[in-house]
Amino acid sequence: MAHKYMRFIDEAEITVKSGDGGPGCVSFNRERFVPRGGPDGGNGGKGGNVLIKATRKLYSLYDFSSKHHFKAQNGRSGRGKNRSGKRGSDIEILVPVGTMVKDRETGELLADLVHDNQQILLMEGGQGGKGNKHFATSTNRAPRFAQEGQKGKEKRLKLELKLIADIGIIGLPNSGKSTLLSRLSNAHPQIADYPFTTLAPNLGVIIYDDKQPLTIADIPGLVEGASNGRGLGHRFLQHIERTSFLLHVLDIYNPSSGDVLKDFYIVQEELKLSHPSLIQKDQVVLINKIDLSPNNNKSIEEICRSFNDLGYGCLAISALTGEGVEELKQLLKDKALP
Ligand SMILES: Nc1nc2c(ncn2[C@@H]2O[C@H](COP(=O)(O)OP(=O)(O)OP(=O)(O)O)[C@@H](O)[C@H]2O)c(=O)[nH]1
Ligand SMILES: [Mg+2]
Repeated sequence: MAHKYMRFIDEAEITVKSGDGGPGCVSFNRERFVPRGGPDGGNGGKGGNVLIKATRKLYSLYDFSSKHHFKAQNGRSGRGKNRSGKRGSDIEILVPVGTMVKDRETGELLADLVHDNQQILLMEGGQGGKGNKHFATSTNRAPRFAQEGQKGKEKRLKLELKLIADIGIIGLPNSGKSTLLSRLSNAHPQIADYPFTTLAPNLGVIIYDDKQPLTIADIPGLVEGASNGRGLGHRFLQHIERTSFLLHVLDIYNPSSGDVLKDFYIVQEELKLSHPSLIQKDQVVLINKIDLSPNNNKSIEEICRSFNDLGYGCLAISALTGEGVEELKQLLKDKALP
C-alpha cells in the first residue's frame, strides 16, 4: 500500500471542464445517379461528462497537489451520410472516501462522497450541434448551415477530505495512540517515545472473522492550547467528526499533567473549544501502559470507577504487550454500528 509513504493532504483546489459538443455537419448527398441529393450532415457528438468517484484505495488528496486540471473530451464533428460525431469520453476523478466537493466561488456543497465506489455526475458535457439535415424544411430543402456544438462547462472546485472512520483514537501526545492502532489494525504507524511522533492522521482497518471490518483513525497532535493554533491537532479533529465513537487513550504510567483525570480533562477542553460536537460523542476511556508500575496512589479500579461515574466506559490495557486489547476489540465490535 503505497499511500503510507505519501503525505497526508486533506485540502485541494482543482478546475474541471466538461467536453464541448461537436459541431453539426453541412453535407449533401453526392452519390452518383442521385442528382441534387438532399442534406445529409450528421449531428455532432456530445461532450464528455465530469464524474467524481470515491475509492477506499486512496487515503489522501495528495495526487491533487501536482495535478489541478481535469478535462473531459470534446465530442467529434458530425459527418456526411448522416453519421453522428463520436461522443467525447467522460473523465472520472478518483478521490478518497470522505471527500466533500465544493464550488470554490459559491461555497456550495456539490457532493459528499461517503461510500466506496460512490460516483456523482458533476457536470454534463455540451450537446452536439445538429447537422444540416435537421434544418431541412419544405421551403429550404438544402440548408447550408449546421449548429455549433454547445460549449462544455468549467468549474473551480475545492476538495475537502474528512476521513470516514468508525472509531477515532484521541489522547495526549505519547499516550500510546499509534501503538494501539498498530495492535488493533493492519496499520503500521510510526511509534516513538517522544510527543508529536505522529504528524498526520493514520487510518487502519480492524478485521473480524464474523463481522464487517471497522475502520479506525489515530488523531495525533492534541495538546492543551491546540485550538488556539498551538500544536496541530485541531486541524485533524475534523477527521473524527464522522466517527461513531471515540477511544480516549490515557498514559497511567507517566501522565503529562501528573494525573490521568487531569490529562483527560485537558483533551476534553480541547475538543470543547475547537470542535464542540465531538464532546457529544460516546467515549471509552483506555487506561494504557498498565504493564508498567504507575507512579499513582489510586488503583486502576478506582480510576476506572471515577470515569464510570462520569458516564464513560473504561478499560485497562497495555497497547505494548496486548493485555486487554482482545477485550477491547470485542467491545468495539459490539459497540460500533453494524
Ligand atoms: N510500556 C508501555 N509503553 C507503551 C505502551 N503504549 C505505548 N507505549 C510507548 O509509549 C511511547 C509513545 O507511543 P506512541 O504510540 O507513539 O504514542 P502516541 O500517542 O501515538 O504519540 P504521538 O504520536 O506523539 O501523539 C512509545 O515509546 C511506545 O512504545 C504500553 O502499553 N506500555
Ligand atoms: Mg502517534
